[in-house]
Amino acid sequence: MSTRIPRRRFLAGAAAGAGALALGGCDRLVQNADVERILRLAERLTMGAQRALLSGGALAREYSEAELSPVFRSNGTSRPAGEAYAALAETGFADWRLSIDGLVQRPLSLSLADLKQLPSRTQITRHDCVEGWSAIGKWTGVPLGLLLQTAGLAANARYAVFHCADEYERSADGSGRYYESIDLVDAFHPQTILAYALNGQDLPVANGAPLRLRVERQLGYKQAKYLMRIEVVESFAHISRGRGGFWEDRGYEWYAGI
Ligand SMILES: Nc1nc2c(c(=O)[nH]1)N[C@H]1C(S)=C(S)[C@@H](COP(=O)(O)O)O[C@H]1N2
Ligand SMILES: [Mo]
Repeated sequence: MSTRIPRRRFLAGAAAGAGALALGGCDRLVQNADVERILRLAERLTMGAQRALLSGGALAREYSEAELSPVFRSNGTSRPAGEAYAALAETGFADWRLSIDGLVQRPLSLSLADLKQLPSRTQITRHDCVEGWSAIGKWTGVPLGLLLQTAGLAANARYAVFHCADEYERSADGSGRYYESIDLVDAFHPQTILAYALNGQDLPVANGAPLRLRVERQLGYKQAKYLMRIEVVESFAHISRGRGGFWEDRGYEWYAGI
């Protein structure tokens, strides 16, 4: 069964905030019950975003279209190896799903089409890699806070862990897989989005298709590409080598503030 979502309600919600969220495809039929629940909560996110600002959540600088880098280079993995990812890419990620689970009241499973129907945010920001290069890109995606709010956090939830499709180093125990984590302050920050577009186009494979994290107050290695699963946890000590990310496990700082 599908339900039509009244357009009026979302326009009211979006108009209420500065930095209002854009509304993607509101007049399309909503087929996933998760999408419907998220849309209902969209208004509250605007409130949440304003609260984050008032509580000291400074925004990363945003740039103009004129400042966009001509090419947004790729770094790290530029195409995950293996048949599973190849099969997903072949059909334009039609069979890919993002799952949001762990310490949530109700896990979510969302297709790319589902995500594109949700309120989106577009931001032009500068990406700084520890290897000494920067690029300015325009990202469009769904605010992570909206999804977490819909899933409903358990009382002991503290971090969001991003599990990626790429295995950076071959390893028997899975510790070669790329992953990242952020705390809930960053997760609910208004510029923290799950991006499916770069510079107005579908996210290229080289930059993390179909979906990558943008957490704009931190360095490049936190911007997890090839997202498959977001796990809400109380502690990341039990995940991989326990430092909260692939590069953190190899000596980088967990909080990579710019
Ligand atoms: N899954 C995954 N995410 C990743 C990486 C990676 O190798 N795999 N590299 C990180 C690093 S070090 C940087 S600088 C950026 C590069 O993003 P880009 O390829 O869009 O330039 O992605 C980050 N996220
Ligand atoms: Mo990087």
